[in-house]
Amino acid sequence: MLDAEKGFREEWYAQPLSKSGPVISMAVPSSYNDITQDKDLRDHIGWAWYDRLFYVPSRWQTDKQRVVLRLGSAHYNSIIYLNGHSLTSHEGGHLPIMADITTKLVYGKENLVTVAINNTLTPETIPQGTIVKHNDPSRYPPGYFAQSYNFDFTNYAGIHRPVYIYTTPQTFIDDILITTDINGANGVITYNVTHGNTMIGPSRSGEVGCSMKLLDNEGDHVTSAMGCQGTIEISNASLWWPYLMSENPGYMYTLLVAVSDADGNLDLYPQKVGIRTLGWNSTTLTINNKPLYLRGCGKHEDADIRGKGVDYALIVKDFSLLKWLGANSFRTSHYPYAEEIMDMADKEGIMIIDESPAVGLSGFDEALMNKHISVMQELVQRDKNRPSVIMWSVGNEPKSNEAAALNYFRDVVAATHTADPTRPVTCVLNLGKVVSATKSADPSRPVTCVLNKPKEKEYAASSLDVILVNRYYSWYGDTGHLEVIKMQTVTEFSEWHLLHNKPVMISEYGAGSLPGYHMDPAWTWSEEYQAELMIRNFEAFDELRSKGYFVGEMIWNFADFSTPQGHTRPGGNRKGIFTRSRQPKMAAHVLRYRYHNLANDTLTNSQAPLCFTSVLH
Ligand code: BDP
Repeated sequence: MLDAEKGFREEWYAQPLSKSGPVISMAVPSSYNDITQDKDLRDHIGWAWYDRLFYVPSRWQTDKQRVVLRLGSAHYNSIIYLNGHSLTSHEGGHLPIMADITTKLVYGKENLVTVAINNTLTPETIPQGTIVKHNDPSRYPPGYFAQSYNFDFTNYAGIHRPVYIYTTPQTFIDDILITTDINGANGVITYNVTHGNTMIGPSRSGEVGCSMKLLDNEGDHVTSAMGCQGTIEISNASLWWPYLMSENPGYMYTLLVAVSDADGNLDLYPQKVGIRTLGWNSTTLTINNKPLYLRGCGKHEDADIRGKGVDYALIVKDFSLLKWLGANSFRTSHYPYAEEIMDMADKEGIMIIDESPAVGLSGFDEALMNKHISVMQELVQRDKNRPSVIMWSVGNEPKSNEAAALNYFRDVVAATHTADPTRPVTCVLNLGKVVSATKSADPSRPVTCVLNKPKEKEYAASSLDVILVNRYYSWYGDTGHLEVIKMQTVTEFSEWHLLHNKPVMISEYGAGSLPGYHMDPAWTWSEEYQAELMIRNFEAFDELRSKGYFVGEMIWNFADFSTPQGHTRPGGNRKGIFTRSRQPKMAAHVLRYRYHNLANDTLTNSQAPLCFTSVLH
């Protein structure tokens, strides 16, 4: 039986891992699962260990620099050691882990960072899973267990995003909160800069001052301001618009934030700012006071070999495909995506429904809710300044037919929304506990949760600002009967709106197809079936749009993706309109035609200019 605790008992972190036993080379960032030929590593459940020796110059100490270690994400539970000592730990993948390591480093020498990562999912984790133990000795070897979970994508594990060590002065910019508004032709930027101070050597606290310089997207000076909080008004501002809603989508200013103290410390941070407003009522979503219709897709961070590891070429390719499609949005189903992806969305004018990792939740108790609220706060904290983020999604397909979902979602949504983002506030929860809903909560964006339960017995929808529903007519039900799609979709979505008087949209629909498999008349798994299923859905969407409360459509899925082995998933989930290697199926062409038409855009195969800008780090 696997000795899960061995590494901790034997203190593997006290020295390079190679001294405790054999090690293999591993790529970072990447999932470890698909890198080698080893089936046990692919299917591993439990702890995995990483380490790395790195050199730190003594100049950093002489210059009294503050040093920070930052992992973009590691899945799922991580414990981090530095030079043999415990540094920090973090539960949950998909969100950053940071630690101040200034006083723990050995300057002018090599340092050792060790990360232990456990991918086990339980009813207490987000997302949840179950370890199934098989105790029948006639059928399973002793100690045999398997991991199951309530979602279909592979639970890839490892250090998925880049790991950085960076320095700041002792007095440093800790956080920046930006909100924007529009006043006639003017743009309004409200900022709030918080700063910190760490002491290396003697503590010298002087006065800390902030100054701002606003640059336009060409780097030219627009205006300046003093003070750590304030409002800047820009006449004739260029607004942040989504792709195909303006000639110049994704316009961003740079707010050059400077924080300095009497000791001569100066910290600078170039904060991107997209000026835009969002609005929503019972029928409509607006951006800059214009109604929005979301044309998009659900996605995954997923590719062969690297699994969920950040891959710059893939990011640029995916945005190129989104624009080729005429899409203006996607949902980060079913977890927060890499910051490099979010940066691209801001820059390209692609709107994001930013989703938490709470996929398929059930058993809505107090402990789970507190964890869920913390995850939402971490997510809002990370993405709050992004113009591309137009909605928070607290989860996907919870078992919201359980009665406890009513108060649970009311409180998770309220905590995500909590008023005044500049001050800490508290939010009294139904289960008798006061949870601090921090300054990171966000009242400026609508909050949703993606539903799939029948509306008659569903307890989350009443708390949401916009109702997102996943429906697979003629795939999981009435399979083969494409003719019922229009009727069933129109009936159902009209009823959701009638019941809750809120805008509604379809967040998933689609069919699996095997590229190159053709059948006419259409037959399940053929490219024709997938394409025709979409066309029948479009007829329903158009009718729903004409009623005035249907605010968007998102195909499931952008690309084929990896799933655990199973008899309903031939080589993974094949509902992609692109293959896993990002080649179009017939469905992609069909969707491209529709999306460009919806955007009133002329479809051309325009020749891109041969000038490149490096968009990622
Ligand atoms: C939906 C889930 C999504 C699945 C999809 C499917 O939200 O994660 O991949 O079904 O079955 O219910 O393809």
